[in-house]
Amino acid sequence: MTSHTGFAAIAAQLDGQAIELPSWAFGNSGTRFKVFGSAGTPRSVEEKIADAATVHRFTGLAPTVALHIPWDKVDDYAALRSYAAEQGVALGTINSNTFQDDDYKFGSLAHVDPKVRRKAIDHHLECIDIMDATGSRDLKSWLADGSNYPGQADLRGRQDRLAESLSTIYDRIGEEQRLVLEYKFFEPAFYHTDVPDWGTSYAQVTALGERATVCLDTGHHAPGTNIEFIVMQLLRLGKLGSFDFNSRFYADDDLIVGSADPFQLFRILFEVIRGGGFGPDSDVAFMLDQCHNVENKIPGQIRSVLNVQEMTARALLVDRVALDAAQTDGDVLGAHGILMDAFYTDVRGDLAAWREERGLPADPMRAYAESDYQSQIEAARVGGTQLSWN
Ligand code: AOS
Ligand code: ZN
Ligand code: ZN
Repeated sequence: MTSHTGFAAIAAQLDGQAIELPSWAFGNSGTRFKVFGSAGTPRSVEEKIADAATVHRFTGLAPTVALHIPWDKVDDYAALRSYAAEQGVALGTINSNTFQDDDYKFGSLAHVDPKVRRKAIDHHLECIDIMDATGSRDLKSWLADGSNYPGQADLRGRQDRLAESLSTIYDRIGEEQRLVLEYKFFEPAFYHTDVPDWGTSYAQVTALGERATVCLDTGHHAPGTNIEFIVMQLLRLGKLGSFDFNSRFYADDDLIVGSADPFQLFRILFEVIRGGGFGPDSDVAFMLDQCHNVENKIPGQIRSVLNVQEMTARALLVDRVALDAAQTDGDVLGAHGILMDAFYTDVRGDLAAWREERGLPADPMRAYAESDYQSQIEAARVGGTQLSWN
């Protein structure tokens, strides 16, 4: 594989790649055993946005930041939007939260009690009002709804109520906005989950209409699931709205994307590219959904977006003409070899040069480590309350 000429041919396609950062990645996070605080952790939504903007300054890859309501609730969203613009980023997806209130013990949009459903619907409508002020396109909903014991809930009744609630929310989604429904196979419910898989999300959003799509969180599948097949299918059906990128070893681990299995990330991005989900004509949103429990958060996010860029470059390098010919010829190992050649191509040197040509640091991890941003925030952000991810 001639990585140099190969890279020159795909370099321009990397321009404009955008990966949205989650505001919650900058707060302290942990497990049910312990949340470790760290020096310099933001105490306000503005400080989270400033950190996200720093990731963008060092990488050129992260022009937007996703907010989570109510974690990022403020009085004046227009002012927050201006603040973000001053920092060099825009506000992105608004994430709803129907999992941290006592009323939601037995669910939210699928709850058996109409009062609880109404409360959850109203929360989503409030999120849409916020999107109007922030200029956000996407409302992303992940539901904790489900049950723990066989017989506890009427599975069909819950699915019907979910459809009705989603339709009420969808009625308020603006012409330029989208409702994105995220699925997850288990947790916090362990017996059944109301939106457990892509098929259920697809069925629900298809019933709503064109501006409702599916969010694929890479950590939300059973071990061994062929995620790139799901990517292919959702793109084929025109319903892949967004990604929540992260890595998993065991469950919904929310580790740095590309760290557990870079090859899986490569395979996913190859199907994204092949399916038309990458580039200026695509409206697939690429987001991170991660927590940094033991590592510094800003370099954790820098590493993440670089991993996505690196695997995107390798996936773009696949010789699709040769691959197509090998597939048509039934050349099993030839076809496999063509894919692996691209995967094994080291693009790090080329990407460093690509960055320098664009006025970015060749090595954003090192540039951040050598900058004084971390020491500045550690000195400045004393007093006040550090934010945790929730
Ligand atoms: C939960 O497991 C999901 O991944 C959601 O995307 C969730 O909203 C996000 O992790 C922030 O809580
Ligand atoms: Zn997610
Ligand atoms: Zn998750």
